[in-house]
Amino acid sequence: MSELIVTIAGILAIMLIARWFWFSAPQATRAESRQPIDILVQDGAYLPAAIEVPAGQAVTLRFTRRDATPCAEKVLFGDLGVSADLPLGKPQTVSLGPLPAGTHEFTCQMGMYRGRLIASP
Ligand SMILES: [Cu+2]
Repeated sequence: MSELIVTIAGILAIMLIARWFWFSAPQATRAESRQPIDILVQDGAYLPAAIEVPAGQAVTLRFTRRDATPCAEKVLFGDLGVSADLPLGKPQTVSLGPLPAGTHEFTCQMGMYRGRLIASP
């Protein structure tokens, strides 16, 4: 009987952990008129990695790279045709024109670092 309880408890714990990892999508940071938007490049990730911005408005981002990994030294906005070099430890401003509505990904050169700009009307 107690084995059954332990088994059920174990299954519940696994489900809880799985739910945590699979369904807790990173919360998007909403950028109001506060610009530039600061993004930290650190530990293999952009922080924040998801940013909501108003569509049709110019967006300015300010990247600060704290990660010495060479592949993090460039940020690419593939669909916008914009790229920028990110010096280590020095904030780098990246100005983007008015964004069409939709999700615009930005990545490092090898696509390991991933971020999203979500432009909504
Ligand atoms: Cu990379």
